[in-house]
Amino acid sequence: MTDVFIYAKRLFSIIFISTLIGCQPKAEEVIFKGPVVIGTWNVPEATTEAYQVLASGGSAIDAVEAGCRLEEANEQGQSVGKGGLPDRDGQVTLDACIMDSKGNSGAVVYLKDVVHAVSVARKVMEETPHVMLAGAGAKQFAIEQGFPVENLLTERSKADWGKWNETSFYKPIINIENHDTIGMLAIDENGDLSGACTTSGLAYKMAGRVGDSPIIGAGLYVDNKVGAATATGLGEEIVKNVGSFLIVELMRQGKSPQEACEIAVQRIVDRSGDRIKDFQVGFIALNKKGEYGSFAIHPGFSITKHDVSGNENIPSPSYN
Ligand code: SD4
Repeated sequence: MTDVFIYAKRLFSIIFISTLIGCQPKAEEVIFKGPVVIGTWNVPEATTEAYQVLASGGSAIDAVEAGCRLEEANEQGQSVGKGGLPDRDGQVTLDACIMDSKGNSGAVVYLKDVVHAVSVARKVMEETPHVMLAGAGAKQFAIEQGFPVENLLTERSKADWGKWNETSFYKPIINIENHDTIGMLAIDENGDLSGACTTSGLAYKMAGRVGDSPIIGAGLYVDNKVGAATATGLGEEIVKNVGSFLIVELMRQGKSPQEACEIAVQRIVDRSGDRIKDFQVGFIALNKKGEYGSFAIHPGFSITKHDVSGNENIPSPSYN
């Protein structure tokens, strides 16, 4: 009798739980709205370049590489590629990384004399068993891959470094110094996500310093099931908080790209206290539906977005 009672009770529980599960609302369907590319700061030429790739049916990985290459070749931008401001010893050293929709990644750090760090990072991803190459090894690999070697220190950046050398006072200025580091995220017509990030890092940094931009999870993270995020600003703070990975994980938990960027900034604010007055951090994020968001600590940050409705530079909301 007792056995029958236990059996009946179990059966009832199973039926009850199954009914409950059946009543749960289904996870929201993914509504993909078509190719989108977003970039940090005001980079309309880069987003145009990337969007052209997407609009002609190209892949997200090709799009973000193309957009970043454009900024790397732009000598007027003093925080990416050619024309980047040097470290305190007068050396221009580049950091970059790239991630594709299959979860592959490649990065270069402390790369000298090669303009297209993002493309070298892609070669690391595609042609080597490694994720990251540094310094002389990265340069040697780039040469072996056929990348041209050239001096990246332009007359203008050399003159600025000379001026800085008069005092050698080191304090990165919010939004003013190094405001062009480019992080790009794209979703292509197949709904696949990729991202890339490239920079010459902080001007007048210590020789050997590496920031967040080439660090997977800090300066960039892509999970093709969920979304992608990239960062700009004071790399030390972004690394300490693994900012881009955090944003993608928040989106995995159901946050929108905007909410996820806001929470990640709040995390840095909470951990940094008063120090936030001295530095800027900005995040941008894109999810699987093509929705995007951005948030920064201080005003002055912006995002450039190109989708079917056009190319637009949008001021980012901020904590302050
Ligand atoms: C770095 N995050 O090397 C880069 C700098 C940057 O806008 O993004 N500036 O720390």
